[in-house]
Amino acid sequence: MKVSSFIAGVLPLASLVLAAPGLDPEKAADKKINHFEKKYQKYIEDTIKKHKTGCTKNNIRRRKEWSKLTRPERKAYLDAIYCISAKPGVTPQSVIPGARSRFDDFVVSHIQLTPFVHANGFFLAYHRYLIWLFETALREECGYNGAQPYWDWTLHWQDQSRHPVFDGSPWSLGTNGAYVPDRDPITIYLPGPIPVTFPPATGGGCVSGPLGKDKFKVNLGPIGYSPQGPDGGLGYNPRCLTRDLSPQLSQDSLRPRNVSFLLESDSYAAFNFNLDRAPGGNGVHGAGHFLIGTVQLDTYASPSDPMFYLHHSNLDRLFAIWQGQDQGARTGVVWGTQTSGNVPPSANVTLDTPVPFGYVSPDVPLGDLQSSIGGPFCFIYE
Ligand SMILES: *[C@@H]1O[C@H](CO)[C@@H](O)[C@H](O)[C@H]1NC(C)=O
Ligand SMILES: *[C@@H]1O[C@H](CO)[C@@H](O)[C@H](O)[C@H]1NC(C)=O
Ligand SMILES: [Cu+2]
Repeated sequence: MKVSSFIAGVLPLASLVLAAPGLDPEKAADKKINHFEKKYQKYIEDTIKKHKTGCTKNNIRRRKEWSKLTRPERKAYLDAIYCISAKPGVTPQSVIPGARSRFDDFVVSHIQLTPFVHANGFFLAYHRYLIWLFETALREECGYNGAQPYWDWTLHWQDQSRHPVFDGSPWSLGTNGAYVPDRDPITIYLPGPIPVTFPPATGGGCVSGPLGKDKFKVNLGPIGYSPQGPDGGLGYNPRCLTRDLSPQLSQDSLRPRNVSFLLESDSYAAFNFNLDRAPGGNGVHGAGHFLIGTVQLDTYASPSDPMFYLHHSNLDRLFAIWQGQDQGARTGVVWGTQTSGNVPPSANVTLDTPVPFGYVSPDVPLGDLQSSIGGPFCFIYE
């Protein structure tokens, strides 16, 4: 009797507090993220002023959110994507018969190395350098003057189709896929192997706009789910780029609170764990892939959609922001082994362990890929 009248008295009060203006938990999380971001940016700007490495304010690449780019900047990025997709690659067709372009070289690196560079000690370093190599190829081989843009999931976490990167205008990376009814769910196997099944969402067909079927082709895959493309997904399989945006998956995992939670990780091991929340893979890393759907569900060939690079740049940005809270203790740290999800079990990585890149680069010692303003790197997320 006493207990239930106590609860009855507390509940209305609790809902009043939650509804009070200024206490929206997502807005509060946005503030926290902003605070972390400012501290990181100040650290980078202060450090490059001191010329401690070859990274200076004159050569640093300033990576921006897609919607903060001017229209000409967005056009320049698209032109660079068309250019790299039309250039011949270096991957031998005797090894990967479906590879057709310089763009595909980077897809191939990811395909070949997927079992060794996810949910393990190489994950963040491999993807950081893959993005850097791709951005460098756009600049040096395609005359692009800008930096790799990123996609901040928190801006439109309720419905990513409202993000300008998906608006289908000449200043976007295309639309959601056209709606295709009566599709089967897609089951993928994450390192483990843990099967996860995704029901069809709001699209499923070809995207339109700048990456529509008359302007852009996916050549490789699918590999990570059935039915696979020819030769297990390594054969030539030219087709339109598809997407299947899921507002639900974004709302489940890509709120500002999910990002502030990640940034509050108190160790490198915790940061790695939290971005994947293994098993199940529904942390921010997986969620960004899964909510786009189709090509982004293919753990192997996901770089076939240029959105891969915007998604992974945002993940790398959160890694850089996290490191920037205490650079001394957060570069030069290692965690994890050399196989995805440690299946099969493998040795722990050290700073001397070579990180593999396949045809796009010689191996690089892990210790050289730690700081965003040291080793080969010189970039900041604005
Ligand atoms: C994302 O954050 C919301 C709100 O805090 C929480 O309910 C949800 O479980 C989080 N998602 C994941 C995958 O951690
Ligand atoms: C690998 O690292 C883990 C976690 O730090 C540790 O428990 C384990 O003993 C290490 N394994 C080897 C073979 O050193
Ligand atoms: Cu990957």
